[in-house]
Amino acid sequence: MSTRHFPDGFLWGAATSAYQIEGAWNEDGKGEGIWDRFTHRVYNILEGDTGDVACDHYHRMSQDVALMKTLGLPSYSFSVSWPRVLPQGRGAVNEKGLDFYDQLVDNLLAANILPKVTLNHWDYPQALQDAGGWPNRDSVDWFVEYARMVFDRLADRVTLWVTHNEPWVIAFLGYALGIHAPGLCDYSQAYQAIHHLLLSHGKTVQLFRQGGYQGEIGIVLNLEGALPASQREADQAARQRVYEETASLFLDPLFNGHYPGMLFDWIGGHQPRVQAGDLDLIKLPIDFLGVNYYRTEAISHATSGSLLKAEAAPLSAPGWGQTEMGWGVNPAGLTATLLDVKERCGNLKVYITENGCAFRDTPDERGFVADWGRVNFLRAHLLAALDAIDAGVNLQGYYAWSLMDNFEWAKGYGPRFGLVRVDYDTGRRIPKQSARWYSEVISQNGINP
Ligand code: GCO
Repeated sequence: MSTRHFPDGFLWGAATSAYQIEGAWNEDGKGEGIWDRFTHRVYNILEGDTGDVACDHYHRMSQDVALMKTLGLPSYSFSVSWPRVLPQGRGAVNEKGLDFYDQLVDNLLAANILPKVTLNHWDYPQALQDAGGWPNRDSVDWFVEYARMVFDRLADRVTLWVTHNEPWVIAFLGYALGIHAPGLCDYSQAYQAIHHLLLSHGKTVQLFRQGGYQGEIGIVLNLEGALPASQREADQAARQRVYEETASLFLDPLFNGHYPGMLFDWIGGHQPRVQAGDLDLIKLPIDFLGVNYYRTEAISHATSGSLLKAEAAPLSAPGWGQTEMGWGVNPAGLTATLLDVKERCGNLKVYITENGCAFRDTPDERGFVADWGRVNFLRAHLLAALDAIDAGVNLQGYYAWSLMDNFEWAKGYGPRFGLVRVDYDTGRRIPKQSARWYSEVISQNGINP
């Protein structure tokens, strides 16, 4: 069968985030982040893993960029650690921390790799958490000040910006379910955090335009597939609540300037305080929407299902099982998600900003992993992305998660998502079969079905 090609200029890359790879948690003037505090408290993370050293990327950055170059990556998506550049979250800048990102950007550009920078991939300064964190309305201005500082330093060379990565995860796993830092269990705080995350996004977009910075700015959402577990009315309604909490809670304010009515009726007293004019800022036009897609779930009604009274089970497509995370592999769910986004966002430009999987990798004696399971996963999802493009979705790029194995949040170092294996004892990087395969996809801008 002939190769299926992506549109000319399609942007290919791989992604990481600061806390998951950098390590050097207290070096060169870095301040404490909420993930430092959270992981240092025993029993929060499986096996007591922390990001203290992680992939030691802070010290191996130039070799890592050289590796990206050998893989032929046209773009690399990373995040800035807010407490590394502003140890107290605001005020005094840590020049050494900023220098690190400066050099990373310069190294990438010298290697002909386009940097894509996320301002907030979860490692929030502990000092700001102590002052109330995202539920405090002042957090909006704290974020905008931080964004201005980073733009002033990097926007002369970085042209692709993300404000927040997965605000749903920040708010619900961090403030409502206590699974992620800061580990709180309070839905009212979670919804207030959502509103301030979105408002700070809007104000940062405004700053970006008014400041005359050149390039594109957007936000990244985790949009997973969610289908009703049955035709039962209760399951359909539960599915609708889940959809509104994960998709409409963001797409409605970002694109239509209001919060989803049905969901807000349902959550009642947990609704956030919203001030006049907030929604006008939140819906300022963005240049792209970033979609992170990993899985699809079947949603059913459950009286024990917390605030939404809903329960999710993995929903794999026929012939596909689950990943090591227990996620249902469902490539067609990606096509469906992208089509839904097209309907709701006026066919705005979309990048798939994360997609990938953890499987139990078995290295041979040289450390090489023949991860054909990951190759099959990525191939199927890229074909699903092509189906979406054929159906008119304005999809212009794809970032594999992740460049290398790293710290998988509450699950520690167990699940490995990398195209490149990291030997955590020695720090050695060894490209897996999937890295070789992905390089080839990039070089031919297409895949063989
Ligand atoms: C995410 C996270 C990543 C995870 C990945 C796999 O944005 O969800 O960005 O940090 O590691 O999703 O769970």
